[in-house]
Amino acid sequence: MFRTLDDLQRVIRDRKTKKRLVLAVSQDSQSLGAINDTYKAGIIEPVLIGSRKHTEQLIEDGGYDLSGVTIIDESNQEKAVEKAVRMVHNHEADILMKGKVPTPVLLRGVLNKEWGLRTGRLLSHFALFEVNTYHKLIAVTDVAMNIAPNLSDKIQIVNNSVEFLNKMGIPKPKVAVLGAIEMVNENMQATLDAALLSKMNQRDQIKNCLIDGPLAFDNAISFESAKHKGIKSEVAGDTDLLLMPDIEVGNVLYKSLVFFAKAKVASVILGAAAPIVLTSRSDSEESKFNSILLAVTGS
Ligand code: COD
Repeated sequence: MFRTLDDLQRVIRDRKTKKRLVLAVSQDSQSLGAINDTYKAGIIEPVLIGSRKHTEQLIEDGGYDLSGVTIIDESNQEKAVEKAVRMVHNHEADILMKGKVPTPVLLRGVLNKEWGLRTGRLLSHFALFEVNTYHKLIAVTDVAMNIAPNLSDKIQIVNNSVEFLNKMGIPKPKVAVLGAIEMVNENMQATLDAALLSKMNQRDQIKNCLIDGPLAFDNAISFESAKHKGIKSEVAGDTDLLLMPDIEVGNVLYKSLVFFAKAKVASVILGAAAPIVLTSRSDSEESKFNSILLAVTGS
């Protein structure tokens, strides 16, 4: 069981090969700081694509030691994204990382039909949190890519995350499907989807995990709350993965955990031809560092 994001280093410690990481729109000081630290630790071999002038200035300002690292000069952000995505598409890089570029611009590049990173699967965002008040790491999906997932999307989002958690060494993650309440209400689509996902899991249509829902947020993460409401569930209070009803709920929870609860977070996009480090601009350098570790874990 993982208690802290530092535990990710344990998983990748014994790996012999460095992963090739390409940063799209590289003039981003926090991304460069995280790359500097993972490069120095021998975890990655980076390539930086963006404005050479700005990138070199930020490297100097930050006191980073990235001499010898390839910088491809491209000031146009769409073109920088295309060049970075093509490198991964052509197997010249193992991991794509978002730099100083809006999320939809990067994602549109990733979804490009000719040179993108499509696999035929749904791509989804996966965030892993270390929260002081919870007894283990907790994953949250999807807070940044799929806007209003339907039942079919939610099945694929769960499968992407469960596969990743299995790879991290959690053989049967406990998945809580969130709603506003823990009862099925025919007027609340999230509760209907949750009940269907739970039944599909019981019938082995969704494998390698234990799903329960609908669960309200308090029941999902607190034994006491679940007990108080008389909920009998193997997931309640011991959740490994929270499935969000939509991007708004997910994004608000993400930011509440980071800003109010001072949680640490690492996040990646799953389901593409390679892991994608996609953190938001407000995320800290530490979060970008942990996200690189997470991507290396999954690659
Ligand atoms: N997985 C695989 N294919 C996808 C996915 C996905 N998650 N989403 C779209 N596609 C495919 C579609 O099947 C279609 O072929 C093509 O991509 C275009 O689909 P559209 O028309 O829905 O695509 P866009 O370009 O309008 O939107 C795709 C985005 C990922 C950009 C969009 O969903 C989006 O803006 N998501 C939210 C991103 C965001 O702002 N996050 C910030 C939160 S911090």
